[in-house]
Amino acid sequence: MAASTLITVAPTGAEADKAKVPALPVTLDELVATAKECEAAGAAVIHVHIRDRTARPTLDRVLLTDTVAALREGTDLIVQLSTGGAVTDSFDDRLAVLDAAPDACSLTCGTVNFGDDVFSNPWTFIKELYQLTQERQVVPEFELFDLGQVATLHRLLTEFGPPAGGHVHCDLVMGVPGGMPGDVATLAAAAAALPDGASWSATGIGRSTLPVLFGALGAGGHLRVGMEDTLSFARGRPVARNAELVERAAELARLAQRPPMPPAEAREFLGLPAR
Ligand code: KMH
Ligand code: ZN
Repeated sequence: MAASTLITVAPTGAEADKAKVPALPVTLDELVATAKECEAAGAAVIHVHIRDRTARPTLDRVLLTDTVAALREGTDLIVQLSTGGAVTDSFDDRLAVLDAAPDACSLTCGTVNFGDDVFSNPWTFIKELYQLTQERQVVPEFELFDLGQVATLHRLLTEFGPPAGGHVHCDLVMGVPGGMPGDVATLAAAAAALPDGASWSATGIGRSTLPVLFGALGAGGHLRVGMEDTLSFARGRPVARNAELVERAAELARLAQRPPMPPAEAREFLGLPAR
């Protein structure tokens, strides 16, 4: 079992509406301030979605490039850009995310129903994105919304070899309406099905946040938390700041005697060059 816990913060996502969730960081200044607070609280990785001037999700290349630069300038966090974007984003725009030259990116291993929408990730797109990460040396995090997507991950590694950095790190995204449920039995099954030597984190959407967090810590996994995944801190109590989710995860990791992994250690763990 890993001696420390890699904590990823996913502060914004593409779905929540700033008008209804004022605490959501959507401007570059808000994002950098959030990132600094989350780093101080124990995060090592930031999973980034950006918004435009009207707070709508965007994959604008200039904004993405500026965001990577600002996060690097203001923090030591590993900058992981989302290639999932919003369900409305085109495959071309999602591939072009790598032009912003992040440290890392998400790479979802299959199509999944996503509430009333569909998050589309056909095999042809997955393999093109994967090969691009290898060419550009951007470390992918394999996002798995369902058990069938683990089979696709095996296929990807068999056909195209190891990722940039050489280490396979996955994120189990649980509790999406349409994906695998966020419970401990499913978490154990998914973790057991991963490739040998892979590390993994898990995140539970909405109400599954805490069961998944406790399950992941107990099973030797790592943690992702943030307002992309949950907007409630407790029943009837909205999240006030992303950092309070990181603080809670870090506290529980310490109680589990697997304290938060500092960013420099996380870089080595994920196969990224030192900064
Ligand atoms: N916003 C979802 C449709 C990712 O970042 O790679 C996709 C998502 C996954 O959030
Ligand atoms: Zn995301």
